[in-house]
Amino acid sequence: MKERIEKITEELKTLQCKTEKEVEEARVRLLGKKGEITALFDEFRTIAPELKREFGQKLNVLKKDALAKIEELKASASSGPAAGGASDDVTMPGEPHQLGSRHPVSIAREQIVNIFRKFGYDVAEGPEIEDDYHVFEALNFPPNHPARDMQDTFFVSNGHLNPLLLRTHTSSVQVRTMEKNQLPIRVICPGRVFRNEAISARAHCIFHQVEGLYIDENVTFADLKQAILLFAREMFGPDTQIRMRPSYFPFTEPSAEVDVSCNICHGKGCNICKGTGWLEILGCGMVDPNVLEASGIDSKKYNGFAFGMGVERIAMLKWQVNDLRHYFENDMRFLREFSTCVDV
Ligand code: 2NM
Repeated sequence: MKERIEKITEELKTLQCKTEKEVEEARVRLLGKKGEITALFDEFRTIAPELKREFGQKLNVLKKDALAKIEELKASASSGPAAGGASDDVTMPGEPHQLGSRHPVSIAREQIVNIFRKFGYDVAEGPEIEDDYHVFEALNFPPNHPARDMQDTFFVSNGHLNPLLLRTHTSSVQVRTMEKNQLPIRVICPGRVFRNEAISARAHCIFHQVEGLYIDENVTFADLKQAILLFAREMFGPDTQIRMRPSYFPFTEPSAEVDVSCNICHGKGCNICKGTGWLEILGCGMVDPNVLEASGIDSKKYNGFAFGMGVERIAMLKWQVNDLRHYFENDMRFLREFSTCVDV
């Protein structure tokens, strides 16, 4: 009897079950009506009285251990992580955390800013709540310009002379840079801007801009063209072509809108470029002398160029995002598409 008790005790130590069915089979084999431990209890009745004390104790311990073991196996077979293995294996690797990835608008903004940093531009930021002076007045907007209307701009206070408002472009940061009067200026201004617009696939009331400003002596339109061409090739690939169309902005004269050759069809015409072979990426021009003078820069000695682009738009063109609203929905299937984008 002693050997059989020891044998079952040993067996209990290493007993493993993969399924609840196996646990039940083990229970029946050991503790069922015809089980091995039950049989030992039957035999116990027939042994010599002087041995009863010793074996009684041993048998009770054995039965208690067997019941505990069966309970433990039951728990790990039904709910254990490895459904059928050891449940408390502290050497198992942990559950990995799902790492997030950068938002495409952040990636695009960083790429744009880094390209101009490579060209020697400084980065400047400024307040999102601005005054009329820095957003419109100093930038040569006439008093009756539509952008100054309630329809287009979010006003914070309607102070009569110089109301506070949410900036509609980051040019206000460049005005603040020019006011400091440390020339020459090479600065890039990324930031959030606000326009009172109906939300659609192509427009949102909050979006991101990067604007650039270069002021020195003898800056020409050719310098502007070259800066934009180099930027476009860094951003969209070395084969990219640009073209400029005349345009109008209050703060630049002359002004232009810039297109890049379509990076999908390479000029052949597709539905991304609407058959034209070209995609509009930014606006630019030579800074109007009125703008320089308003910030105390001598427009006879200095001149310069400026440009501005929408980050959401650049990211849409670079990665074929067909609806602006994808940027705000936080659908993981969309966001994960950018998890392998690397910075330039
Ligand atoms: C654009 C287009 C053309 C611009 C002008 C200035 C400043 F402050 F120097 F006058 N900053 N940015 C500018 C010029 C912005 O965005 C489409």
